[in-house]
Amino acid sequence: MPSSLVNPAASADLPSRVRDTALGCGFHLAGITPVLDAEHSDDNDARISPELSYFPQWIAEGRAGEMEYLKRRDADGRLLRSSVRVPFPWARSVIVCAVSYNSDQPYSIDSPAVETADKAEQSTPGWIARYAWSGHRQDGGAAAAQLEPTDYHSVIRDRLERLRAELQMQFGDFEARCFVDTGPLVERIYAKYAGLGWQGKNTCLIHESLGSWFFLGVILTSLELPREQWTSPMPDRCGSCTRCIDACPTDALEPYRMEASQCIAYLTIEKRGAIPTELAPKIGRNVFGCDICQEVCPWNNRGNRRAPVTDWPELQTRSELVNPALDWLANLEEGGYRQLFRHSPVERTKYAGLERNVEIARENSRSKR
Ligand code: B12
Ligand code: SF4
Ligand code: SF4
Repeated sequence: MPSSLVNPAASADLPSRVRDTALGCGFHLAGITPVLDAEHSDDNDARISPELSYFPQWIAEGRAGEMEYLKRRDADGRLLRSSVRVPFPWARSVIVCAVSYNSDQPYSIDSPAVETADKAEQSTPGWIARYAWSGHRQDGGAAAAQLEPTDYHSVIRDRLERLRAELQMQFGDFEARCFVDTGPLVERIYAKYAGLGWQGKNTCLIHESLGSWFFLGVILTSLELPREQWTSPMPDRCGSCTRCIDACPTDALEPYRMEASQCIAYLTIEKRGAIPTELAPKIGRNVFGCDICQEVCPWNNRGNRRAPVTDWPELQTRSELVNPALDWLANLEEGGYRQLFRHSPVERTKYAGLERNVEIARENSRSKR
């Protein structure tokens, strides 16, 4: 065995130790699974995930739109995200952590309706997806003071690094790389096999008490996870429900599968240039991302009981981003945009992208009126 591979034989119940350490670092859910393979090959005894074989098919069908980073291949033409072993031959297991970003603010589907009076145009609200509201409450700051924008990528990566350091103290030196979004793997499949939840028909990972308002982050490691310590995936609890599919304004969903090039999150965040004219009217007042297929999900919204709110100080809600007036956003100059969104997820769409989205949202609310 290469020296970088660690066999934690000394550690019966590696999953519990990893989970306890991750919860101690503040994560709300955590687990570990061996590296997954789509199918058995002669030289491996890997854990098999049928979902992994859907990924190349999904790419081949053009569902990724212009998201070129999902289509990257190695020199032999293999999709990087379809097997972690291609870029990281030392990888043996993946630790998956989740952190809630939920807020007690209303859902987009509850946001004030477009008013009929002309004067209401001034304050017609737009919608920014709740994952992008995050800000950091400074110690000792007044509760009402504006929060500093934060980006979940760096917030979670910092905690993952802390977790990695703590695990290396417990298990000795092992290879490890932390990723949030950018790793060569489909995080939700790994989360499923690490026991964090099931992948719902809206394609989100869902946990029975946290709902789906959480981020994922992963640590790729050289820790060997003995077969008897593999966690069983959580059973699918969508049942006969189809609320997410019925509610999607652009028909981007079929059960467990998305046509991402039609999803409002893709159109408003990832897509550069013009948005196809047949899709623009369906975007409604979403100016960055879309939460609809999660808002209607009974696991986020059962009667009066909504999924719990995050306790991370770096993921608190910047109230100015909840239901922001479209006119206010439309009047932002580039400097104002930078000030408001620097170091936040909204930077990804750039000033031109937000301008485009706000213009579409205004047009949609005018035609609704
Ligand atoms: C690209 C991407 C997007 C794209 C595409 C989304 C998608 N469904 O693929 C867009 C821009 C649309 C997007 C939107 C959002 N995203 Co996003 N996104 C990603 C990213 C970077 C890669 C996902 C990916 O590889 N997709 C490829 C497809 C194939 O994977 P998949 O949907 O998981 O697909 C599986 C199933 O569809 C199934 N499958 C596929 N085909 C078939 C066929 C059959 C017959 C069956 C049964 C199954 C099946 O197997 C697939 C895997 O092969 C991940 C981070 C990461 N590195 O994984 C974050 C991630 C998935 N996103 C996240 C978030 C928060 C969002 C948004 C909520 C943001 C927003 N409010 O606007 C929305 C949610 C929309 C939704 N309903 O999923 C979180 C999800 C957390 C969670 N609880 O699930 C992640 C994990 C980021 C993170 N670090 O936390 N995202
Ligand atoms: S995020 Fe919005 S557009 Fe995308 S699948 Fe869900 S409801 Fe449809
Ligand atoms: S809305 Fe229903 S079908 Fe969709 S993910 Fe939630 S439980 Fe599953």
